[in-house]
Amino acid sequence: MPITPTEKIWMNGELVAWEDAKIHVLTHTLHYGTGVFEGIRAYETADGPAIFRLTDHIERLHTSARILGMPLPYTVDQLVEATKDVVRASGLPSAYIRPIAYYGYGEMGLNTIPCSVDVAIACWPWGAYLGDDALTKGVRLKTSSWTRIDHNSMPPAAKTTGNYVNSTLAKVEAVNAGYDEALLLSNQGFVSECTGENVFVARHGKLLTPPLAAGALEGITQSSVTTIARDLGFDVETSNIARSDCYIAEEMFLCGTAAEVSAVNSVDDRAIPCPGPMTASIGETYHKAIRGEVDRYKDWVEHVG
Ligand code: PPE
Repeated sequence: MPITPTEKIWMNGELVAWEDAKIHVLTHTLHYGTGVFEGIRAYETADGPAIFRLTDHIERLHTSARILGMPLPYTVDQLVEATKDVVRASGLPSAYIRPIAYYGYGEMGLNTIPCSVDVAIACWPWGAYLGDDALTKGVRLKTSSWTRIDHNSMPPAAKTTGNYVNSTLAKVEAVNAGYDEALLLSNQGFVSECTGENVFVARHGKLLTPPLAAGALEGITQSSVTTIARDLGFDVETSNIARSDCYIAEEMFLCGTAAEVSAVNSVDDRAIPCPGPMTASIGETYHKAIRGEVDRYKDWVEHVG
């Protein structure tokens, strides 16, 4: 999906012009996949742009860095303020925001201990990740021939740049085969997640979502959707899910910051009712919540000011 430039990018404490936000080709992370990053959205609200669960995303950036062993030179509060500065400087009513921390220029080789850590935050306007009608018409999934990365090789709980080799292999394979998105299974053969979204599957009237042990990222949208679903009176359980559970699902959806709530209309060409009633009402509530229109979820919305 193409990027539309905005005014400024935050780099190591300063707002620099978009076209000046450059790095050297020998930047360490470009070679070894050792960055940590986030994907966050700001939405237009009655009180100006507001960033959805900003603090939770920045806390997860810190968690990812801790797993990698990367010392982040900025606190959560500093990065929260920096993110607001970037959105404010863009003048955009809504935006996709990409903070990234990476080992910088000056060292080569796999020992990151002597490396400097740089941090940048950019934002730009970004539309629906899986298409404008993903909530109503749904997306076609194909089970990937690639296995989801495992805890003792590439910890999936850390949102590291290198982990996305696995997602990219799966995504391109699925798109080349004519599908919208890939469904990744864990080493044990359980459903893990998609290339950039967590998964929910309805069986026997209950919504099931895979545990982190199955190799999924601890999704912030997954957590919002779980709260919304329970508040709407639906049962939600964290549970191992077999591939065949998807084939006979009563409904199924994906969720993530970029993809929001996207219904699934088939997995490996087995049709799934779409959008299911739980998916439709959760998606509708989520869309109001992100814009600060639901009182009980007002704390999730952090105004740029
Ligand atoms: N799993 C993966 C692998 C993942 O990348 C994401 C976010 C999620 C689950 C959902 O997490 P959350 O956003 O906290 O609900 N994927 C980002 C898109 C990746 C991309 O750059 O493309 C996103 O949604 O921002």
